[in-house]
Amino acid sequence: MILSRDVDFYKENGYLLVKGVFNPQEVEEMRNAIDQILQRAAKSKNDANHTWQGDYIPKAELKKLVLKGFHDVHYHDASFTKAVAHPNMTSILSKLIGPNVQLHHSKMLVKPPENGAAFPMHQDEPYFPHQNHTMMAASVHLDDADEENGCLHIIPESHKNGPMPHIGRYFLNHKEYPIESGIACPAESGDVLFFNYLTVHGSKPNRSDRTRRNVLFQYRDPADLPTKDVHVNWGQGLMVCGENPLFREYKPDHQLLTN
Ligand SMILES: O=C(O)CCC(=O)C(=O)O
Repeated sequence: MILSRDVDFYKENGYLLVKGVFNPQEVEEMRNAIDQILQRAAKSKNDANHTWQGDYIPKAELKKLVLKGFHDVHYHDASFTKAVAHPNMTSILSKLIGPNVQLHHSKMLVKPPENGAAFPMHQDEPYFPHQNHTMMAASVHLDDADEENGCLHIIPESHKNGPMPHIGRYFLNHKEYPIESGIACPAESGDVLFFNYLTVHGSKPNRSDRTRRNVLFQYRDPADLPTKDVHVNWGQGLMVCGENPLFREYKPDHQLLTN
């Protein structure tokens, strides 16, 4: 699905948008799965707002923002298991990461219309640091995303900075790195935005009358080991390309996350 010039672009810029990775039927299956997850959550005690807290947006505005997010979506619905290891995905991942690729975790991010949450600019590295920085996100778009409904913003080449100081581990100083400091990455449903976990990214609130639904899969080379015992969960470790040479040597200490 991608050419060597795309791989060069990813290495140089720290991100790559690939068009049409999922077809409309696959997208529809995942949208339906998200609806089901949200309906089940609404009937349970797990229906929380996961908007990131902080001073990156005025307090009164932050209060109104809503993010529906759940981890381990491939444990909720098989459509995500198929997506995680979809032949188009594995074809791209094996070129960007290498012959061996392992899922680290999955999650969904639903920004409802009008008040869908923002994400201050950050690297993902502080959340789950690894030795060799092979970790990358694949943000699967289930709706067309643009600046109005809160598409992702990326700072090209920022992965070359290495790990950067974050406020309390979570995000960069928003005065130095406002969301506008990144280029907007509009995308259509079915497109996937790949970005390294060192690439600075974020997104604005959804101010449109349209929902913005994404699922995000994080992948790594299985030989790239974590440097801290953090973000370990039961949805982790599925091999999607090649083999795991460290299967016997390294086993995470699984703990259940509540969301
Ligand atoms: O999907 C988005 O708008 C941003 C998500 C994000 O930055 C993250 O989950 O780390």
